[in-house]
Amino acid sequence: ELRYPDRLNCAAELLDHADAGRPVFRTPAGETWTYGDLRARVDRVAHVLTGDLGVVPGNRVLLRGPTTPWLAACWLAVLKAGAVAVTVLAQQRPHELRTMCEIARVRHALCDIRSVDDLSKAEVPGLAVAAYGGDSPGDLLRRPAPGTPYPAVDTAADDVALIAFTSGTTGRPKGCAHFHRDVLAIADTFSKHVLGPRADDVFAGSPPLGFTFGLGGLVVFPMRAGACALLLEQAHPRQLLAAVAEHRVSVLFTAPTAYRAMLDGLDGHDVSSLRRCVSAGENLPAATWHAWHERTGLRIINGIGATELLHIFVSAADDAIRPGTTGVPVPGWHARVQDEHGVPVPDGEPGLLAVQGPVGCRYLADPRQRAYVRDGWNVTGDTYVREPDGYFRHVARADDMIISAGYNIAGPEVEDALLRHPDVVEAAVVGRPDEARGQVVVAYAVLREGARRDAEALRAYVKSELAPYKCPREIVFLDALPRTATGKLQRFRLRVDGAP
Ligand code: 3SK
Repeated sequence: ELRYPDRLNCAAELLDHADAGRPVFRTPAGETWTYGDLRARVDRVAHVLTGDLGVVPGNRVLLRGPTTPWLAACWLAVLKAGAVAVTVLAQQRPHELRTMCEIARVRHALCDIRSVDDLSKAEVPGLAVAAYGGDSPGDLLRRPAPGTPYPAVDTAADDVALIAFTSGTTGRPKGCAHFHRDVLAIADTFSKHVLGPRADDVFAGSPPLGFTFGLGGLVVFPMRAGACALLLEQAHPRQLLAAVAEHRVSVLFTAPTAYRAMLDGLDGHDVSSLRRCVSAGENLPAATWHAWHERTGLRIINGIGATELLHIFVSAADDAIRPGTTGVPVPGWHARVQDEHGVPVPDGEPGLLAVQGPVGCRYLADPRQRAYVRDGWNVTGDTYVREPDGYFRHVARADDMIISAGYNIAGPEVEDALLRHPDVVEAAVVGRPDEARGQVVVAYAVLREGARRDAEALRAYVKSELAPYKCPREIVFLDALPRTATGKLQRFRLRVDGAP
């Protein structure tokens, strides 16, 4: 069992772990930050937060920007100052940002100078925004630093450190609150016991820091090990391959789609520095595992994680890997497969994956909490089989989520965006199986009479409302959507044959 002191500031723990001269972050442009540089910059941001912006412990601070050392420094500074980091994705649009700020009661934001416009468009009432990362006079973090160290606020281990958002199936995002001890717990379970990082490792990967998969893999895990991370603003498969070769990356975090895409571009790239490859975000097909192993000699560490539980809770490494399965409960975690009444089902039979461990789901004031946490078990919404040898095999998502290239997309959220267009009277959004991305988003729309069936214009509209990865690949126009006699939408009929 993990034990942490009652008073714990996880940012101070992560920052004070390694010698000042050791590298902590690198960028593709050749910039290197040492642990000493990071400490000084975190203290500077913390002074700006509490001095200029008037942030006090417990305030929620929105963080928005591409994956850069400054974004990581801002995240650490918010936590060191006892405030709560509200992490969002750089792609999220004004409408989404406004909803998240409302749910998390955000009044302050630290935003990359390049993303400030979108945040202004969100028109969040009373939001004070400080920009970082640019040369503009508005960039607060460029002001002369007080130069004095910032003492970490004496937070409790179970004070909230961060709020991470996950898309709900009903379309309204859910904010998940996590404690200071939770941040260390993900490093002291999955990272310590499955990944096994070393101080000389160089981490890199594609998930953004606004996704807890990326926050763990690119900030928390390397720092807990005194290691270094290469932070990539652009991390498409080709850029990942080039970065691995050029910066001698040894630990890679990305999604199955990217491993498949990297196989196509592998020739001519030196990936001999890699010693650990982690895959999560969607199910890793056995074929992808074998193809990667054949070409690189590396055994991908598959895993299942959730924003609700912060990081990975079922996984396996090295000789314990059984390709085609996710693995076994990570040390510190328990997992089982149960029916909808919470009764465990026999091995070999499908049911709902339920887990218990050091991190639990805490939705911010959301009635969906009761569906996720049942009798002390976190029911993740995935259908799994526990094999007789104790390995957990993924079957499907149990709900209406669409998982495309590692992104979780709630169909109803995309439907809501379509319905905001004046020509759309009805909409249904489903996932269609796709070899490269797992699933792609397909929308069915009924337009008002006389409206032009212009799919491209409608797609452009959705893109202006939602993050681009949620935009339907295809929009099919119908005269009516399939419904039950009581008027309920029958999405399954659209999934099966694409037509009512
Ligand atoms: O949502 C996920 O799939 C996930 C995977 C790994 C770590 C964290 C998360 C949220």
